[in-house]
Amino acid sequence: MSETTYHEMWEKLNLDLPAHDALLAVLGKFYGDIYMSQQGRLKGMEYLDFVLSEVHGLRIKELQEAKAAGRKVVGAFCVFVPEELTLAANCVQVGLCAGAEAGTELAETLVPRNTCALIKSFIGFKLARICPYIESCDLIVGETTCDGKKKAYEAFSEIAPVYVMEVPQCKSDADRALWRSEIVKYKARIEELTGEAITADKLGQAIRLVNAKRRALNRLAALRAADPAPISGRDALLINQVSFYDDPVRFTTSVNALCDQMEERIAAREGVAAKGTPRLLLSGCPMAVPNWKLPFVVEGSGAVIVGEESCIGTRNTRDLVDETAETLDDMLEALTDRYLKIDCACFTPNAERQDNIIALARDLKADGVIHYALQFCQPYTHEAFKVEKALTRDGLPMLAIETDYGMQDVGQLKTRVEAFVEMLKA
Ligand code: BJ8
Repeated sequence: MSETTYHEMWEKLNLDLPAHDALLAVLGKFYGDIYMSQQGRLKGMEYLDFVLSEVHGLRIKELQEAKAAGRKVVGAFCVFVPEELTLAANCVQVGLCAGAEAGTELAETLVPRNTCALIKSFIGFKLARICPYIESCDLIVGETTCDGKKKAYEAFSEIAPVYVMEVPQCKSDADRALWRSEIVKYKARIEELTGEAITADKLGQAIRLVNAKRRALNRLAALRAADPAPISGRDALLINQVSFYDDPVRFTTSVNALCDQMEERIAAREGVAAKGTPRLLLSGCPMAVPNWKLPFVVEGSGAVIVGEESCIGTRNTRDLVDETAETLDDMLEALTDRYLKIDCACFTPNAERQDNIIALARDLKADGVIHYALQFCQPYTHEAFKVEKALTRDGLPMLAIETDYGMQDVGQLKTRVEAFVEMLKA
C-alpha cells in the first residue's frame, strides 16, 4: 500500500490513522501470502494487484474528486441495491466490503455477539474509523434481507446516513408489487439526494453500462469451464470483489482484456493447475474483500475453484436487465423483474437456488461443491441442508463449512477440505 501520499486525505475523512495504518499493513501481508505466492497468474491480474494496492488510496482519491465535482457517493452492502438507478442519478456506487475481522469488540456494543461476521465487520469498521469508503458515503443503502442486517441497520443509522429498501421475503405478485414500489421510492430518494431527475435516457445508459460489466464477468465465469482451469479461484474471486468498487467502465475493459488472455491460454491447453485437478464450486454467503481464507485453504489442498455461487460471484451477474425497454416506466419494470430473480437464501421458498447451483456445477464441470456459510447466518446455514440433499440426488458431493473471519480454524478447515478432495480423487 502506498500510504505516505494519502495520509492527509485519510485525516480529512476522520480515520483513526494508527489503526488504519495497522489494517493496511495486515492487509498487505495477507495479500502477499495469498495472492503473490501463486504460480502461473495471468498478465492481466497486474491490473487487479494495482487496484488492490491502491484500494484505500487512488480509488478513494477518485471518490473525493468525484465529490468535489458535485457527484454523490452511495454505499451498499447487498446486490439488491439497483446500481442502475444510482448511476442514472450521476452518483458513484461502491460496495462496502465488510470482509475482515476489525472493531469486533466495538461492534458488539451495538449488535449481539451471535451476529454474523459480515455484519459485525461493517459496524466495526465504522466504529473503529478505519474504512475510507464508509466515510466517503453521502448515503448508505441497506435492505431488509436477513434479520441480522435488518436490525443492524437500525443501529447503524445512528452513526451513518442510512436509507433502507424493503426487500420482500417471497416472490408472489403482491411481493413483486412491493418491490416495484421500493424501486420507485429509491429512485425518488436518490433524485432528492442529487437534485437530478432520472430520465429514460440516463437510466437506459446506466442499464447498458451495468449489463456490460455483468456480461464481462459472465464471460470470465464461463471460461472457467475449461480443464485445465485458466484462472485460480482466488483471482476470480478478487475480480468479483473489485467489481463492487472500481470504476465500471475501466473495470469492464480490464476484465474483457483478461478474458482474451484466458482464451489464448485455453487454446494452448494451459492453466493454473494440471488437467484433472479436482474442481470445486463454492456456494453460499458472499466473500467480501479481504475474505480470502477459504479459497486459500481449498487451493492449498490440491483442488482448484471453478466458480462462486454467491453474491460476490454468479448470483450477482447471471441475470441481465432487459435493454429493450424505451420508457422510464418500462425500465423500472425491467429492473423489478431482474432484481427479483436473485435467489438469496433470505427468500422462502427458494428452490430455484438449488436448481441454479446444480446447473452451474454441471456447466463448470465441478466434481463437488463446498457450501460456505458464516457462523450465525440463519438463511444460508438452513439452506445448506436442502442444497446437500439436492446435490446428493444429482450425484454431486458437498462439504458444508461454517466459519467466520478469524484464522483460528484454518488448520481444522484444511483437514476437512483435504479429506473431501481426497474423497473426490478416489
Ligand atoms: S442478496 S446473500 S448480499 S443479503 S451472511 S448478512 S445473509 S446473516 S449477505 Fe447477502 Fe444481499 Fe442476500 Fe446477497 Fe445476513 Fe447471512 Fe450475515 Fe448475509
